[in-house]
Order: sequence, then structure tokens, then C-alpha cells
Amino acid sequence: MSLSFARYGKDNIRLYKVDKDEKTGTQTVVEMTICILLEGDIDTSYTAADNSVVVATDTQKQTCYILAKQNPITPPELFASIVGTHFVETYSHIHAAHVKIIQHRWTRMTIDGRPHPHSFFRDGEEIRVVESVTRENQGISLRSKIEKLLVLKSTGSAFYGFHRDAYTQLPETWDRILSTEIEASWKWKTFSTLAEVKSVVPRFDEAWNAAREITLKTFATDNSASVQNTMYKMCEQILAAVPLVEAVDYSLPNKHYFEIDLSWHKGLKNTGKDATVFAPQSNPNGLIECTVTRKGPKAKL
Ligand code: AZA
Repeated sequence: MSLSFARYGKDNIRLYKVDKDEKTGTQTVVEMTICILLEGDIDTSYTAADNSVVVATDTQKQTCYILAKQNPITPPELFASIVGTHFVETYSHIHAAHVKIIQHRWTRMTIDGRPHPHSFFRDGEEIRVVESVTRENQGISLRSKIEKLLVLKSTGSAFYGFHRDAYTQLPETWDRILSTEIEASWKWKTFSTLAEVKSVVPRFDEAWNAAREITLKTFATDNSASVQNTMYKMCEQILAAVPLVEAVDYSLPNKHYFEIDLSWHKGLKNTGKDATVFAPQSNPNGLIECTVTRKGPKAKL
């Protein structure tokens, strides 16, 4: 028998940091959930009860708090790189650190038409996610994500011309409701050091804003032929907007809204162009995924 895979760490580390601007009295808050998983020369902790190689998961959590106190925690791409680099550089037997950060939304309240200095609300379930791997002598790989952004358009979407055979019941449509929960991610070029990540810090928020805007604008304005074609257009634009990104991925559930034939009730018209009342479906749902990779030379700093 041999141990063929080993990785361990602390999941669901919850972290909140406030920045207090003493001059203006304005406070800014960030809340995150973090997962740290370490790899290295740790096999004997599994196979021989050798705890001397174990950086305890509680130590990992405490480290996270200390690094959060000593460093900026936004953008999350930077903080993930700081945490990952810490573990790989501090412990000679730790060779890789996987750090995932989920940033939760706290949006500043507007009260009496003015931004409130210290009150926030959760404007939806959308999260910003970063998945990082810092590997000894191999640099830092980063993937940024938008997740749980629920969108719907009530027209401007069609689906026709698809393959038909003896198993096909779905009618073609030139006007349908389109709804999905956006999961979009973009893979950055590999950064060789933490210093290199630091040198491009503004690019991370810019990319997140661009990806979000492109996603929403394309969803709203594209006269969609299919989820497949609309998501491809999103990928192309993100690659064009963010030169340091090598690949863009989307994973989009097609959240169906079914027409309801109500003609059985006094001839009530509720299908085709008369459809106004629909039945939202929970499952099953379509699930459409793709990765679009940049052609030509890899992104350079
Ligand atoms: N893509 C769509 O946009 N809509 C669909 C599909 C599909 O592959 N299949 N059923 N409906």
C-alpha cells in the first residue's frame, strides 16, 4: 500500500477586516471565507503517526488572522498569494499551498441620498472567488471567479435549428425567457513571485469589473441564439479586455421557465405570443460549459 495523495489544512476560516479612515470617519469592511490546504513532505503524519511534520490547522488559521492584520486583504488575488507564499517560504517541508478565498458582498448603504459611513447590506448572493496554488520554485497560479450571480431576461433569446430526431420533443422557439446563475472564471498567467503579483495589483479589480460588466452587458444586449453562443461572446471579450488572462471559463445552468397552456379554462390564451404566466423549473436544468483560450503567444507582464 502507498499513500498516493495527501493534502490538509483549514477550511471555512471566516475573516472580517475593517479599514477606518480617521480623517473622514468612513469605514470600509471586507468579509471572506478562506480555505488553506498544504502539500509537502507530510506523508509520515499519515503513515507513521509523525506529527512533527504537521503545521496544525489551527496554526494555519492563526497565521491567516496575523497576515490579515499585517497586510491588505484586497484584492483577494493578492491576499491569497500572500498567504500561499507565507506557507511555502516559512516551512521547508511544505512545497505547495492551495488557498481559496470567497469574498462576500457588503455594499455601502445610501441613506438620505448619501453613502453611509459605516452601514452596509448584502445585495444578493453573488460572491467573488479566488483559487490560488503557490508551488515552491514554480510560482503562483491564480484563477478569479464570479459565482452565484443570478440573471434573467424576459425576451431577446431564441433556440431553434437544433438537431431533431425520434427523441426530440422540444419545440423551436424564437422568443424565450433566459435565466442563469453566472459562474465565470479567468485564469491568469502564472506569476513567478509574490513581488510579481504585487506589481500588477490594480489589474485584479479591473479584470473583475470588466468581466462582470461584459457578462451583464452581453447577457442583456445579445440577441441570444443559444447559451453556448452567448457565453462564447462573453469569453472573447474578456480575453480581449484583460491581456494577463490566458483562459476564460463559463459554467451556466439554463434555468427553464415553461409555458403553461391554460386553454382548458374558458379558452384562456397563455401560449406563444400570449404567454405571460410561466412555471419556473427547479430541475432538471441544462448546464452549458466552455473554456476559451487565448491564441498565439502566452500573456507576458
Ligand atoms: N442550449 C440552449 O441555449 N438551450 C437549450 C439547449 C442548449 O443546448 N438544449 N435545450 N435548450
